[in-house]
Amino acid sequence: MTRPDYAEKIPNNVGLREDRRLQRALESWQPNFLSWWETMGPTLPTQDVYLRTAIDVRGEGWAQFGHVPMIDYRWGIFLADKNPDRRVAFGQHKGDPAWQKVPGEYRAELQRLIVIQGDTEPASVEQQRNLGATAPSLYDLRNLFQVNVEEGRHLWAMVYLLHAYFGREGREEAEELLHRNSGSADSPRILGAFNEETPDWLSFYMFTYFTDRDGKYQLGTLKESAFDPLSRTCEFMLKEEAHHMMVGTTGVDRVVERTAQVMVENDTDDVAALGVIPLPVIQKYLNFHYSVSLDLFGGETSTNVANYYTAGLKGRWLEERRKDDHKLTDDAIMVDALVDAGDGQKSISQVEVMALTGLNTDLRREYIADCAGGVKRWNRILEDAGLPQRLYLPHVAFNRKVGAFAVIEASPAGQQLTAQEWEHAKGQWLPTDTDKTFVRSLMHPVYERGKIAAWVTPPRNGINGQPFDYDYVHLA
Ligand code: BYC
Repeated sequence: MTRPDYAEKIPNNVGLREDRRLQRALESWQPNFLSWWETMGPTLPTQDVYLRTAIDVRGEGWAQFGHVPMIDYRWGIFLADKNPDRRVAFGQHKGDPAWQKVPGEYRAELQRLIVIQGDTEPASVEQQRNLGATAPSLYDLRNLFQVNVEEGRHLWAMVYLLHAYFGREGREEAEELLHRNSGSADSPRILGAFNEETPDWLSFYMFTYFTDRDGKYQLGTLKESAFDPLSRTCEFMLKEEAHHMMVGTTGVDRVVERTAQVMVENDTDDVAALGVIPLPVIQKYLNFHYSVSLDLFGGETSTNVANYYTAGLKGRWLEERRKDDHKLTDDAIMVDALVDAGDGQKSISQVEVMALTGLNTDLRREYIADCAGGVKRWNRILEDAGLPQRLYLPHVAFNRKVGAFAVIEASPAGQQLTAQEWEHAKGQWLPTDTDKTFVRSLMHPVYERGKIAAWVTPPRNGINGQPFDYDYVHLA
């Protein structure tokens, strides 16, 4: 069974029709989801949007494009094909057949991982709900809504697992996923970055570049899970995730490109008055989104992650390509740490720890290397424009709230600072209220076909072979 069945109330390729109890449970969650979407989802009224819908989980032909009223989007449950011979690739159960059911001893940990993953999906929709009001073009507006409906689908993916495999507790957790809200004082979302605002489109592009990329890496590790339904769900989610990161990568490209054009045309760095975003402000947004996304990987050392790995619940990025014993019980790794500098002071350095407890660091390193690719691309745009300025990734100790560096302050260059020095200087490195107000002042909606806001260049390509001036969204 691979093709989603769209005749069903909940489109799916998991044979929901054969499991009446589960079907009824999910059908009773469905109206709650729709009511959450109506109250916490996109605020801009639209008639329909040019969206892609998954019609197959295989190969290239899985996406179908068409104008759809958003509330009629066919959110459903799609798992990648089952490999009946799949075996556990790592940890103490390495070599055993992958699990089709949840082993009792790992129930709590697996549920926790699924809940944390599930919590981020609706959170991002909530964070982005007002962006439609200031979209720089119909093309961008369509991409925003595509990202939003797919995050909604990713919530469905986790809710399916909770309902199908975790009984009453799972159903209760599924309800909670709709009750916590991003930024709420009483019941916030679980992870820090998902309680931050996404108030403007520069933030949106940075979020889809840096924070969605954490999603890519976390989903990549859950795709390795011995729990086969989780693995297959994540495999398909990763396909959708690629588009979200394209939105981020090309979004930042287009902002940098426009700023570079105006700098060259006017032979000045001081471009704020010319209606584009100055490079130092772009750098501050980058610093913020990168550092809060580094926090999403947890502590540099973690017994949670060691237990997840040993149990087979969460693997490494590209586990099967690693050339080691996939158990790691005798291995060590260097991790970033604060070490005693001898004079009662702590300094930023590295220490050797057991490889298992350092797995958050291992994953974060893969992520950082990937992030560097974006910076390289944006710097090539500056270079091609003949400009000497460059963007950079700040040091791992900069602006951290989780892990070894949460207790200190550091500059983007990695120099340790006193609290007073940090307070004094942080406005040079993180967006200030003035920066945010300035960026927001540029955010005027452009809803005319083929037109674009002045602070960003049009994309090189449209969606699904359509031109930039296509009618991607019909407003209400
Ligand atoms: N904020 O042992 P530690 C995505 C907690 S994004 C607040 O080092 P661990 C998406 C932690 O829970 C991907 N709290 O952590 C992107 C622990 O609490 P307890 C989302 C945090 O467990 C864009 C304590 O601090 N998926 O898909 O090794 C749009 C000690 O931490 C934070 C996942 O994250 C934080 N940032 O690793 C839409 C995968 N970090 O146990 C979607 C599932 C840590 O002391 N989650 N804490 O109460 C996991 O794999 C892990 O739980 C984490 C943390 C990587 C998050």
